[in-house]
This record gives sequence, structure tokens and C-alpha cells, in this order.
Amino acid sequence: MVLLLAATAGGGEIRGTAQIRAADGGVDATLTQPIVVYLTGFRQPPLPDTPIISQKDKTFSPDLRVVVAGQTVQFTNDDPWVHNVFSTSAARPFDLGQPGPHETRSVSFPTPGLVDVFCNIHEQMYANVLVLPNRAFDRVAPDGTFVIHDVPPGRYPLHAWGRQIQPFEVEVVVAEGQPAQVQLVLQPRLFNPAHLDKFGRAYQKRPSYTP
Ligand SMILES: [Cu+2]
Repeated sequence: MVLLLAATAGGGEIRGTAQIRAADGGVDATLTQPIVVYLTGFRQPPLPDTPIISQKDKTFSPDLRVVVAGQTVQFTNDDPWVHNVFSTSAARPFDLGQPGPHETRSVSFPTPGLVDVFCNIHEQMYANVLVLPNRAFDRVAPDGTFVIHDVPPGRYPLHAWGRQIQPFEVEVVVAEGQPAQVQLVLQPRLFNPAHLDKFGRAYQKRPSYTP
């Protein structure tokens, strides 16, 4: 399927809506989960900021950061006990050791891809860093709308990603002209947070740590 989208000269704009197919065959009226809509097929420099993911109350907060390849994320321990931060994802495997209270450690993300982030001490801790090749992305708002600004005219895959939707891709052609609407209907999937520890084993009970 190819969607023909009109765009303004020198920087196109894609305006759209995303809905999730409900179990009864209709669509959910409001989005209660994070959905990111983004383009691939071209590279742009990273954004200038350095996002933070805090470890607080044995939770990664926020549990999703979207960055452009080349950006760095700071992981800050805001709990009074030790955490770990690690990933075994192909796009960016890393292990930050055991940062103590108030310690911050940084990770750069040079390669586009989805990075699962866990704590080797607290099995319930889970976050994602979604590393994109360019700045042409948006988070779908709770009312289902999104806008992608400043798109160079061209033909690109448009993707939608969320933990509870099936991966979605459609080709879009951004051309000279006026902004246009695109409507996405996404299919749900069951999200399973089960994962292994950094050694590839089931999590062990660690009586010496705060559970
Ligand atoms: Cu932890």
C-alpha cells in the first residue's frame, strides 16, 4: 500500500490519526498506551538534549525514551539502594554495573533500533529506548492524533510502534503541496514483560538486596 501525502516545500508535514483495533472489531476511542509514529529511510543529526531515565521506587521513569541515533541517555539512581541497568538488545548491549544512590551513568545510542532496558537486581524494572535514524517522529496523543514536521520530500516507510500493538509499516510519499491526513488502524498484541537476567538466566532470589 502506498499513501500519497502532500507536503509543503522544503519541509513536509504528515498529520494523522492512529487507532487500535478493539476485540469486538471496532476501534478504541482513546489511547492509553504510548505509541510512537516515525519515518525511516533517511538520517538526521541527533537532538541536542540528554534525556534522563530515573530509577525511582524500583521503577524506570519514564519507561520509554525516544532518541535519535547519536544521543546519550543519563540513567540516575534516585532510590536509597543499589540498582543495575543493562541491555542485551542487539542495537545497544550495555551494563552500567551497580550505581548507588544519587549516582548517574550515561549510555550513548549510536545505532537505530529498539533497546530493552532492565535491572539485574529488580526483575520488575523495565524500560525501552527507541533509537530512531532521524527527527521525523511523534508520539500519538491520547486523542489519537499525531503530526510529523519538517519531512524532506521523498518516499519513506512510516512505522508505528508500541508495546501492545503489532509492528506496523506503510510506505508514504511526501511531495510538494499541502499537509495531508493519514489514518492508521493498528492491531493489538499481548505484551509479555518476562525476560532473563543479564547472564541469560532466570532471575534468582537475592536476600542480600532490597527485594
Ligand atoms: Cu533495580
